Formats: sequence, C-alpha cells, structure tokens
Amino acid sequence: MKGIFITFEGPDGAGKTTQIKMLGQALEKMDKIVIYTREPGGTSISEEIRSLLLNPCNKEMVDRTEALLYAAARAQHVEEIIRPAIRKGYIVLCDRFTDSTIAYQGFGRGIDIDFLRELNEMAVAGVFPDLTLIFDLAPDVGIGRINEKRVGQAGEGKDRIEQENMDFHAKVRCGFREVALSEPQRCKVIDAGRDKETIHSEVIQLVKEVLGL
Ligand code: T5A
Repeated sequence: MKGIFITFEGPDGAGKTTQIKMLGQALEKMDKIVIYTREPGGTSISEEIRSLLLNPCNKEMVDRTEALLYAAARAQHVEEIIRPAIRKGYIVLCDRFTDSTIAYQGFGRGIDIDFLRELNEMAVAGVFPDLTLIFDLAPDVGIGRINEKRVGQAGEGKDRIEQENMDFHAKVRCGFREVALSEPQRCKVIDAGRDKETIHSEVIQLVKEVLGL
C-alpha cells in the first residue's frame, strides 16, 4: 500500500509546525502511522546542511550556494526518509518542501524559477506531495510570532533567513500565492491568521478528503 505525502508551506512563523503536531496527533488517534519530518533537515547530513544555511554568521553565502544547499539537503532527505516511508504506507507530514525553494530562492532572491523547478525535480527524483497546505499570513504577523516565540529561548536569535527584511518576506508570501494559483489541485491555501483550533479543523477536513475518509 502506498502512503500519503503531505507538505506544509508558508512564510516564517505561519504556524506550520504547530499544525503538523495537531494533525499528527489526530491521525495517530485514528491508528495511522505518521512520520514527522522537516526541511531543510530530516537526516543527519541534511541537518548539517541546515546548520550551514540558517547560521546567521554565514552572511557571505551567495544566493546560488543557498539554492544548491537546499536542493542537496532535499535529495538526501527524499532518499533516506520520505521515499521509504511512502513505500511502507505511512503518512508523511513534512514541514516545508520544494515550494519553499520557489518562494524563497525564486521570488525572494530572484533566481530563475524554471531553473529552480529543474533543480527541484532533480532533488526529488519523482517524489511529489499528494497534498500541500499553504499557510498564508502577513509577514509582519509571522515575524512578530517568531519574535514572541524567541522570548525566553536563551541564546536563540533569529536565523539567517528570518533576519531578512520585510520586503523579502513580502516577496516570499507572493511566491507561495503564485505557487497555489499555478497548482490548485495539489495546493490548498489556508488563512493562517485565525486561531489554532479553527485552522486545525480546516486542515483535518482537507486531509480526510485526500485519505478518502
Ligand atoms: N527555506 C526552507 C528556504 O529558503 N528554502 C527552502 O527550500 C526551504 C525548505 C527554515 C528556513 O529555511 C527557509 C525557510 C525558513 O526561513 P525553519 O526554522 O524551519 O527555517 O522555519 P519555519 O518553517 O518558518 O519555522 P517557524 O517555527 O519559524 O514557523 P512555523 O513552523 O510556521 O510556526 P510555528 O508553528 O512554530 O509557530 C510560530 C509561533 O506562533 C505561534 C506558535 O505557538 C509559535 O509560538 N502560533 C500562533 N499564534 C497565534 N495564532 C495561531 N494560529 C498560531 N499558530 C502558531
């Protein structure tokens, strides 16, 4: 039996991680096997690449290096975690995937979108999400949530991408909206400005449809 692959996308602080946890718990109560993973990351090699990408000290990183590192982390993640889990029939919940590359490196950094699509195709080697939930939120609200979250987390300042200016984050939001418009079958936009429970109800509804429940 083939599993289901669901990706969660959106600007920084949109509430993806929160919703993945809530959805995962609900699915586990239905006796489903759930794999939680994230990008960049999910494997030891990809987590090392994540450290390079998000380290705020790496200010000299050029945009092409950034794009290639995200793709490298993804290729490893797909082969070690995502593809085997789908083959085993599990439900894979992934915090960010290929659409983040289009939104951040394409719309945010200005790298050619067609080139990034090809890069993504090489990285995923045929593994595509069954459903993508795009959490749409004004960038100032998202960054505001991150600032609040960091209060009390000793030593954890904003990462290299979070430190970008509001203009960058606004372009990223537009990027996600464009992705959703171009693939309405796969991508469902969720208004992430509402309370957590209301969003969770909508997420469950959409996921049940994909699972045929
Ligand atoms: N990136 C990633 C690229 O540039 N290219 C790529 O190809 C990929 C894969 C990853 C960074 O890398 C970039 C994008 C990112 O900048 P990350 O730390 O994984 O870094 O970044 P995020 O995925 O954005 O993680 P965050 O934790 O910052 O955001 P989330 O997961 O969207 O938000 P969450 O759930 O942690 O919530 C943030 C705060 O808001 C509260 C939560 O309690 C929490 O405190 N919250 C709400 N508050 C009010 N109302 C709600 N509905 C709320 N939902 C959550």
